[in-house]
Amino acid sequence: MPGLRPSGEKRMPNKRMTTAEATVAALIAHGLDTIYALPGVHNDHLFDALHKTSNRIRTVHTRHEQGAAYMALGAALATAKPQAYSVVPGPGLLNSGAALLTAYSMNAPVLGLIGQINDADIGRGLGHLHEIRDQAGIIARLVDWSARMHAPHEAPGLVAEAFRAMRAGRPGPAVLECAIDVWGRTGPVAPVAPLPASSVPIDEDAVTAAAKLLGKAKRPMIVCGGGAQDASAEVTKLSAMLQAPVLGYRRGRGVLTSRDPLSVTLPLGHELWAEADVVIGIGTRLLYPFTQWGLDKGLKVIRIDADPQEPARLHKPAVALIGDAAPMLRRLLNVLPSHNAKRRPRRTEMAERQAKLAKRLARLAPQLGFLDAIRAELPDDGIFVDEVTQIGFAARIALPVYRPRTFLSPGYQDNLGWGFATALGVQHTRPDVPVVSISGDGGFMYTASELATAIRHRIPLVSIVFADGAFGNVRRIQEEHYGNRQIACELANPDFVHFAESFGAAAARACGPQELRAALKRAFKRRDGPTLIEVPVGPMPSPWEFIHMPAVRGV
Ligand SMILES: Cc1ncc(C[n+]2csc(CCOP(=O)(O)OP(=O)(O)O)c2C)c(N)n1
Ligand SMILES: [Mg+2]
Repeated sequence: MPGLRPSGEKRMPNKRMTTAEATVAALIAHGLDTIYALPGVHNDHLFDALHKTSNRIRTVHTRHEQGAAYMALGAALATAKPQAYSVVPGPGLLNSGAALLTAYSMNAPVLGLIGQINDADIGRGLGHLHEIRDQAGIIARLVDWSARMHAPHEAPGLVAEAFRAMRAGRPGPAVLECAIDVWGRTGPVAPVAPLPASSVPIDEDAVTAAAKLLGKAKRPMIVCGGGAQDASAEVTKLSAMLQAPVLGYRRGRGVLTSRDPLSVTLPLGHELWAEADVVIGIGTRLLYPFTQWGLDKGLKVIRIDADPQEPARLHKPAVALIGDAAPMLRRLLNVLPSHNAKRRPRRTEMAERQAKLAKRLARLAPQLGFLDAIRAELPDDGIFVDEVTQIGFAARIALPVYRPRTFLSPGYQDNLGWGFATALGVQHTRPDVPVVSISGDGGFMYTASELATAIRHRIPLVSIVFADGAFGNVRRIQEEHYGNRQIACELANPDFVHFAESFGAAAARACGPQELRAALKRAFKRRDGPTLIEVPVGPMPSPWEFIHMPAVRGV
């Protein structure tokens, strides 16, 4: 029929628009409702376009570019949907760099809209404002997909490609650059509908091979990473069908609820790794097990991964299933029953082993007391945002987590200072649930200025700052391994309560777990702005014996 595209979709008339307007229209067409940003002259046309569409897309401005990028990262992690941020070129881009790197490492769909100098002068080294040598090259090292827009008509197609790239295969960030003069250039623009997700067909032979291997396993084990977060129902069924324990550490926590005794963290995972005969890794690099716990012929490995390159990176698995975890597991769950052996139920055994582990973990009593207080007040669907701090290290192995995407941990970057601003993005995009950010006094100060953002945008995040007056982790290592020669680890802190209050935030000081619990109860009721809770603490026992453990196979 004339006027219809092959898909049946109506042809939209070309409209005259600026590149900035076309870009914003395309973002909206892809379902984006927020952009986290810090403006500047290179992107003025973009911000004007955002102003004109502010009834459809909110612009949340931050006080530092890392805050904008971390907020987009938090929103992406909380929703599993692409999120965007925009900053000026050069220093703006570099200021957002740690967050972009973290988004890459966490496979998080974060779109960066980055400014550029005048199109004609790119690469000439003239010393324009914010010019940086080979910005596109720098970006290409940080993300898998990036492009520069040269004209308004290119914007819809490039935005559509960026969105597809962020979700294709192993998800991840993408970047669109646009020159200062190109943003404002006007021309005819035809909209482009969101591109269909590219999905690899399921390899049925591999699924059958995996089902046979798992089916005859005597002691199967499941290991989950961040790639399993959207396959919670399927992993739960697989675990029950196989009576297989499910290990989740940082990014795999909450896939199987901690209420199930088959849900384990690192220390029990380490024990079970030694006993397992078949392991299935789902959306995980298996880095700790492979590099620290060891491997031998008695352990067959099955991998499910969206990235075809990933499974064979460290050890070629017996079976590799390439695709998204949830549909792949659904297929496996269909095939498995006809191959599955009868196994004795493991609930009682696992509950006993969990109880034994709890006794060992009691060494971390100071950390566990605070975690118990947080868990008692944070509802099951409340979101805990982790940091590189003593309480965080303990949380990764001991905080019960009941739902997927409710324990957000920075993955292998483990970059100090990610937590507070990321949590702001989480709470901004999920105003319906309480979100708690934990930080040490070291980590919190990386983005403490974003308290102003929390006030300006009325974000009801609850932040707990554990203040020991030190980069405590560094100090303990110097004490224990460097003859107590302490250097660069003592911190001069503000009074965090006064500091937060000076921004207009609610604040409290909580000495000990009981006071923390009471402060949290009050804070979670406040929904119109941020609360900071300072918790003065002393040195804490080392968690490392529960995290870095010796080889148990192939030794
Ligand atoms: C970006 C980055 N810089 C440095 C480090 C190294 N590092 C790991 S823990 C730590 C100290 C953390 O101090 P604080 O936030 O106060 O937590 P505490 O250990 O005192 O609980 C440092 C500097 C890191 N992980 N990431
Ligand atoms: Mg500290």
